[in-house]
Amino acid sequence: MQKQLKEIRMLAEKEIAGSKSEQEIETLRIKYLGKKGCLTDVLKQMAKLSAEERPLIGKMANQVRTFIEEMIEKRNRGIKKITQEERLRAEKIDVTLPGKCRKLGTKHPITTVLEEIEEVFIGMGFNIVEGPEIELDYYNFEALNIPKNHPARDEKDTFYITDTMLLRTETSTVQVRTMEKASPPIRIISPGRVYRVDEVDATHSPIFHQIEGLVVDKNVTFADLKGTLEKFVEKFYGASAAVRFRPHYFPFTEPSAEMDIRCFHCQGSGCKICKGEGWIEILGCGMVHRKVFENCKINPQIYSGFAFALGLERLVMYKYSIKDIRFFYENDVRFLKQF
Ligand code: 2NL
Repeated sequence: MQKQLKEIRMLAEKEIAGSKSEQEIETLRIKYLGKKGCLTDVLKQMAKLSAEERPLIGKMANQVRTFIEEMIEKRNRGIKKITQEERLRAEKIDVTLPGKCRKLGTKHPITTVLEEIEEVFIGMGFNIVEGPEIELDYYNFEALNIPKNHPARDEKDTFYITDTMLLRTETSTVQVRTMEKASPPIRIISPGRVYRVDEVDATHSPIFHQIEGLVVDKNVTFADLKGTLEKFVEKFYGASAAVRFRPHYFPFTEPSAEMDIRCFHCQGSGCKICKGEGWIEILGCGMVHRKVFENCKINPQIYSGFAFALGLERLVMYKYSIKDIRFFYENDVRFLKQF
């Protein structure tokens, strides 16, 4: 039996030293020290031994067990160290390599100008409010005093989804929703996408952007409207800009007007850009119609207000001399990176 133990010790030493992974070692541990392992086999035969031999062999068997256990532990540590070194070598980073340069995009010119305009109105105490693009026909037309037979409601001009749902044609919808919920004073602008059935050409797109503004309070007059919009133009176009108001008609305002700015290209003498007019129309405005207030449960005996609407694309096209509205939506980087 002594010979057997010596053999086990020798074999185990050789096999463990030659093992290459923690898994392999575990298999060897089971082979030598496990319940059905070689060493257990030997110990099972101890009963056959004499009383003098038994403690000697027992001691020797224990020594072999300890020896194998230590071997296993040592080998395990060795393998761990090797795998770690291999990993470190594989994951080595060369911090001196040049970095990968990610090209940053730029803001879309529509966004840039929208933010500029928002800043001007925020400076005058306005809040920015947004709302849904899919709307009820009530908010888009009915509440705004646009009667059922009005040409603006024509199916040829509006994207209807159902009889009562549509894609909003203006962001007045947001103003109506705000008036329904909040009580005056109200000072808001509502920017956003609007939709109209239109043949695409250099100046028309079925999707475009609008900014509408609304002020409701006691004693708001047309003078406030003029003062606010003149100040806006001065901040946006500079001190040399001039404006004029022309009477107009809208169902939701009374009185109504369109506002022009003096042509920035010819300073009013007439050119191709202003089509010889000397002036360029930039927005529609007016005093909020009594009926619109009533629809929103605001008492027109107590409150008055003004509203205005401007198309963003046109303003941006003037600002950057962009000749075709389609450039805005094509997302061609050669166009976008110019701004
Ligand atoms: C245009 C000009 C305009 C408004 C929109 C408005 C909104 C409310 C009440 C009254 Cl909630 N008015 N918005 C005012 C004047 C003109 O649009 O050229 N539209 C096609």
